[in-house]
Amino acid sequence: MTQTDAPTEEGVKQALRAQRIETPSWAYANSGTRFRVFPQEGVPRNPYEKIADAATVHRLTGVAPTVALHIPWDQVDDYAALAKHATDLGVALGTINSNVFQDPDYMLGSVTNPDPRVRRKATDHLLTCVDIMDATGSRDLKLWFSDGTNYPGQDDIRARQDRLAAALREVHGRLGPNQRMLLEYKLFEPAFYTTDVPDWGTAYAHCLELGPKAQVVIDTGHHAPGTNIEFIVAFLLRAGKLGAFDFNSRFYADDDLMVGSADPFQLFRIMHEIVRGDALRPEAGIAFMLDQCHNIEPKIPAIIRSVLNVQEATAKALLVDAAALAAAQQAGDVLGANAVLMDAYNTDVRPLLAELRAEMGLDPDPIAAYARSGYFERIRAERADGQQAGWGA
Ligand code: RM4
Ligand code: MN
Repeated sequence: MTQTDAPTEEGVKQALRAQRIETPSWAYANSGTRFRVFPQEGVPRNPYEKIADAATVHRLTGVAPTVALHIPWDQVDDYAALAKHATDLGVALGTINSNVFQDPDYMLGSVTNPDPRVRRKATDHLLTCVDIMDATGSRDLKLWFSDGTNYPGQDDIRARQDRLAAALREVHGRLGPNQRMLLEYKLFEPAFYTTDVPDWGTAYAHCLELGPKAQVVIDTGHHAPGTNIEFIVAFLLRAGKLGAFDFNSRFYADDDLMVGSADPFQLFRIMHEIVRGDALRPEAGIAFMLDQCHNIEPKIPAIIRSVLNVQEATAKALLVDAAALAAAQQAGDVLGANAVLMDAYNTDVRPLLAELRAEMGLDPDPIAAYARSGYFERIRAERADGQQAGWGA
């Protein structure tokens, strides 16, 4: 759809059929807060089983054909074999997430650490992640740095930016022609005074300096309360620097709740900017990923629910009458323009999505279909023994 098309039901369905949502391997594993991880029955014991769960989500929703890996949580001896396992189950391996926040060496930072030995170790891990991408066929390397300081004077803020830039440059130089680097920002936590990549502006500035293979990733939970995320989306899309989303919901800080659960209206406003920027099509190169933890709710149905939430927000965004909106904006009709958006937002898109699923040969109600499928009973029995996978915290 372009900006001037009035939405037709078929046009909306076509866009929804092409939509792709990536699920994260770690959401299938045990997770929790720093107070307690409550293990659940049937949780995967290894990356192979996480991928099987992701394939189940894709089978039921039809729009989640890739799964993101986290290294070393998903470390295996043979990544090509893991990729084949995914393909055999009808999915593919997606984004590779690096992890330079859990090794004891990283207490004072990874790529920004004052100690050159630690910086080298962290940068080498990022380079290893690119090797893994070569084996899995992944396009994207997602970088999130927990680096920062807790106390004024603890380290040189500006020198840490130099160290960060040097590491990013080295990794960027190692990327293949079809590979990208996605730089994620987060306001605070675990660092409480300065964070080395705290906001989209810092990520954007580093990505600009690096070149076209470096793009910003927006994790919806990584902002100060009240931040207008759709503005960031619009700005980065216009600049050609939006690479991906990590979707989740928050009430307070980085809560990692199910996307669309805390503020479905915000998700709609974000997806409206995506549709407005013609960035929903997979060819537009924006990766729509989930980055969530399901600490108290059953994981697979929660991930299905999240996929449906993204679809619902997208469907509503696609229903915005762009021509009517543009006309009202041009005329300075404040109330009229707002009404066009609200009409779309207030539409119940569930019947349309149920119809679409039936047309795609899917069950119109993927959560009910999951409950009926017997999958949970099977994994609960099969995975009763052994060590469940977790986030290693
Ligand atoms: C971080 C960040 C990363 C994710 C890890 C698990 O807060 O959001 O994207 O990989 O958590
Ligand atoms: Mn994230």
